[in-house]
Amino acid sequence: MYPQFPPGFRFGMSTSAYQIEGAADADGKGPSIWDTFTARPGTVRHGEDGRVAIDHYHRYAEDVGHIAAAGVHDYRFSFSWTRVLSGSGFYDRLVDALLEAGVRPVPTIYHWDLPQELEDAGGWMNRDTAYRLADYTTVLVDRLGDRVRDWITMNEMSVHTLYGYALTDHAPARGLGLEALPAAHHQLLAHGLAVQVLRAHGARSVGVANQHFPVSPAGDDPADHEAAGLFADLTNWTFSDPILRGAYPNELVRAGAGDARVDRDLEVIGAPLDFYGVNYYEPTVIEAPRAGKDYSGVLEVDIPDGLPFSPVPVKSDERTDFGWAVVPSALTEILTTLRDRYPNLPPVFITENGASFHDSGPGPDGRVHDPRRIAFLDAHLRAVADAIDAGVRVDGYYVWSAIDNFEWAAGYDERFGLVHVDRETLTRTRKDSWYWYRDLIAAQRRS
Ligand code: GBH
Repeated sequence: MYPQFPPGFRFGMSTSAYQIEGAADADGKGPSIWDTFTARPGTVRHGEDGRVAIDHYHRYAEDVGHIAAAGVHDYRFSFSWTRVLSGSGFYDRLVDALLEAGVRPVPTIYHWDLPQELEDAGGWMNRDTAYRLADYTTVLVDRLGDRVRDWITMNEMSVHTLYGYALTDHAPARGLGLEALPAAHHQLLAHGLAVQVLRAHGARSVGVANQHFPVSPAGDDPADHEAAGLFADLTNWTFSDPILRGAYPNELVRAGAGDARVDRDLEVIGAPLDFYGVNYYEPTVIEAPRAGKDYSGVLEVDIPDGLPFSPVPVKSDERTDFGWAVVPSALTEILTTLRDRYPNLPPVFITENGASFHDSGPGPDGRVHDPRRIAFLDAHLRAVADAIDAGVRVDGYYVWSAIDNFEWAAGYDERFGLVHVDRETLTRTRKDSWYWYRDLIAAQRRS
């Protein structure tokens, strides 16, 4: 009845620092680009921000309890760079609580909350930021490396580049269009440098978390195929080819990276990994722009006119409350595509997968009923099992998210959690999907 996975398969849950911690100024923590961005009117739905978020900073012990009681093996969270620089003991407390509860910490070094100070010096458009990330990685591994053995360097460099540097929907809202490509290159370099630091300090396993999704042409027209290919390069392969095959997918991207040292950098970026993290949400359909057709409103973000590709709506009977198409088979497809594209693909972890539904708080029975999230997770886990049957090595699956949180520019309306958070009281309630996930994990044959 529950999908079954090979012995040793690891189940987990994911979060990120800015989305849950709050305590924006505690320990003398300095501002990140998300503090700056959210303080600007009109950037986030209802003017919300992460100053308090779900107050995980103060309630981490309760939250670790919800995570551990589900029986997960791994918990993926991220570090707030400015909190680490302030010398805070928060991550020692969090890591100790996880280990005590029998959950393996699998932290992400960078999940989009760049110190504002570094943004003022050019942010990811400045090559120096990559070296600063390496220094910060040294601080982390010196402090936590005795207890944290498994590391994820960067989260979704593609989304950070696209939304934060090419467009203006996320911090730091630079709006550079295709001129944003150096921000991609410098994040990739940061990944490679962080891997070197982690290896030098004896990390057990090192990976990265990249967003991936299939891109299909809207029709048979060769122009649609070409448009879809370029879109796939810019959103998927630009961020994985350098890591998994030591090269950029095409000359446009390579030239756009804009650095004379690109060949030497690619050697650093292409160092072998122990695992490859895939974040999957929904597929994309692309056509060559048709003159006079209005494409606004297809994506939650508007992309500028004049580009050689246009996203069209994904056909699907089902959508999440965020409006995203529910297409589990696309997860199987992207996994087999990655396997076929990269002969050296390391074992894959699904480092994020999940759905936002606008769950209301506990009813008279005290429960939060979220049957659509259960159906979503069940279908996507079966899609992972299908990929394993097709010969892809997938070693784990983490739900986004452990707990309702701040969904970036969409604020708190979008709820991805297995645990519900009341926006007034911040009271936590396990949703039906939390119980379902616990039972699924318990129902696995372990040998
Ligand atoms: C991830 O980003 C992030 O790592 C995480 O922090 C975040 O909370 C989580 O996923 C949920 O969003 O065509 O308009 O429907 C995911 C990036 C980019 C994935 C937009 C889905 C759909 C855009 N997302 N995409 S649209």
